[in-house]
Amino acid sequence: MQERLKELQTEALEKISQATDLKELNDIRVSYLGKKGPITEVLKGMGKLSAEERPMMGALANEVRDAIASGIEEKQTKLEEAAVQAKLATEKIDVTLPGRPVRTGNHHPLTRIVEEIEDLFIGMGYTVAEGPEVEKDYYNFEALNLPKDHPARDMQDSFYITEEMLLRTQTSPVQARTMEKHNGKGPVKIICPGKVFRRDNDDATHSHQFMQIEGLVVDENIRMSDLKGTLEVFAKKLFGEDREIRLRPSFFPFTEPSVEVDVSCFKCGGKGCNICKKTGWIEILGAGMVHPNVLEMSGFDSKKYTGFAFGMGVERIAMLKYGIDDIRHFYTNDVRFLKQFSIQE
Ligand code: 2NM
Repeated sequence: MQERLKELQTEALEKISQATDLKELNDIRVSYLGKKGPITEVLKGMGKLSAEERPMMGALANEVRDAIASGIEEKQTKLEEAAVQAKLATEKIDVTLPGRPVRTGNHHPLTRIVEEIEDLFIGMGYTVAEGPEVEKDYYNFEALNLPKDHPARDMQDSFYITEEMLLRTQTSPVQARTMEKHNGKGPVKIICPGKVFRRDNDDATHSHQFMQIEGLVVDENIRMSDLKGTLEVFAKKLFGEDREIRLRPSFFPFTEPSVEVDVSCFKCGGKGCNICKKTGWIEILGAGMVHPNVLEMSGFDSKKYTGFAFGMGVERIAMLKYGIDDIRHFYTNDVRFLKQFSIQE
């Protein structure tokens, strides 16, 4: 029995030294040290031994088992180490090789302008509000003080889907919806960017679909001077710190009084050039004090609350800022046009 154990040890250690991978090593472990292995067999046969022989043989069997186990452990460490080295060797990369250029896209010029304007107003405490592009006649017209017989509601000018639904012609319905949600309690301080739709023949300065950004502030004691100050900050941030603005009287059904807002020409500084058509001023937006009817229809007490609102066409702003001469460039998606607005170049 002693001989058999010694033989097993020699045989096992030999196989271990020849093992070339972890699976083979595990097979050796199972075959020698497993429940059905030869060592277990030897230990089972110990019952036949005399009381003197038994402790000695038990100790020897344990020794053999420990020798095989530590042999396996040692080899396992070696094999694992070798596997790591092999992996490192095959996965070696030359970090000094020149890289392949990654072709990246860039934001659309309209997206850039919208985000720039959003950031500017978020910085002044506004939140961005959005709403549906397919809108109820009520929010698009009625709630904005354009009653049923108003000429701006002509079927010829809007894309009607049913008697009561149309593609929104401005983003103001989002503002009417937001005011309504406030349940007559101020302040409301929002800007609404989005697509709007009008039945127009497309040319260099008109598009049946374009983008608008409208702003709205409703609170107690909101005055015309708040509107003027806000728009002055806006014009300077967007067109340069040296810019000035001027307000001219105008008319919108949803504001009273209403104004048209000009910015001093950023090319000639006011002297007169081709961009400002020799006037020194460029029209950038429309604005006014929210009409009491609009406040009341959206649930605000017009004796307690006042507000200002303004609206602008994003394409027009982008065309002025970047010197683009045709609105259709924004929608034809010629990459040579779009690439010019990449910021990483
Ligand atoms: C403009 C010009 C003037 C406007 C008014 C409102 C609302 F919902 F408060 F009544 N939103 N936007 C407004 C006012 C829009 O765009 C040229």
